[in-house]
Amino acid sequence: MVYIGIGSNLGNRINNIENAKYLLKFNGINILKSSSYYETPSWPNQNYPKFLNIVIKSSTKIPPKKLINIFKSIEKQLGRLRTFKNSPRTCDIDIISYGNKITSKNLIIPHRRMSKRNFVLIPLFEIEPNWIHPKTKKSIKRLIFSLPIKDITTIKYF
Ligand code: PH2
Ligand code: MG
Ligand code: MG
Repeated sequence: MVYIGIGSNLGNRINNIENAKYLLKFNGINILKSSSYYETPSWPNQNYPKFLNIVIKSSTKIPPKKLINIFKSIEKQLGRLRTFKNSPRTCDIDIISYGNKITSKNLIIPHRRMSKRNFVLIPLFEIEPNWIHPKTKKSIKRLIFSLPIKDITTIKYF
């Protein structure tokens, strides 16, 4: 299974995420499950607009590098401009994990910062409560309990 994170903090965030899902399907990436929407402050600069994030589950067999290229083209179609690191964006699509695959070179799988991010862990828990980190073997529950309490109590979902 492949878990994919989608985030938006610019423009009509729900439309952006729904359009991203549509374009993923259009590109042959099936969606088996989709989490609720979660709203969190922009990390690390809380002065930027708040993000909406979701996590989806797919059984696509498209290899990671090719998936990333599809994600980039969708981000571009949705008007994403690459200006500076962590700048606000209409749409960001990331591979969270890809089966039990572990890579560490150009493309790091599982996603490098996922274990510390409430906006990845909590939606992932919603759709896959038994998920286990392929590298550290920590359960999703344990990862969530390791977050600062504030990250768990302030996340909004709808
Ligand atoms: N993505 C980032 C940087 N900061 N903050 C939130 N809340 N949600 C994100 O998806 C996010 C972020 C880099 O991709
Ligand atoms: Mg990202
Ligand atoms: Mg990205």
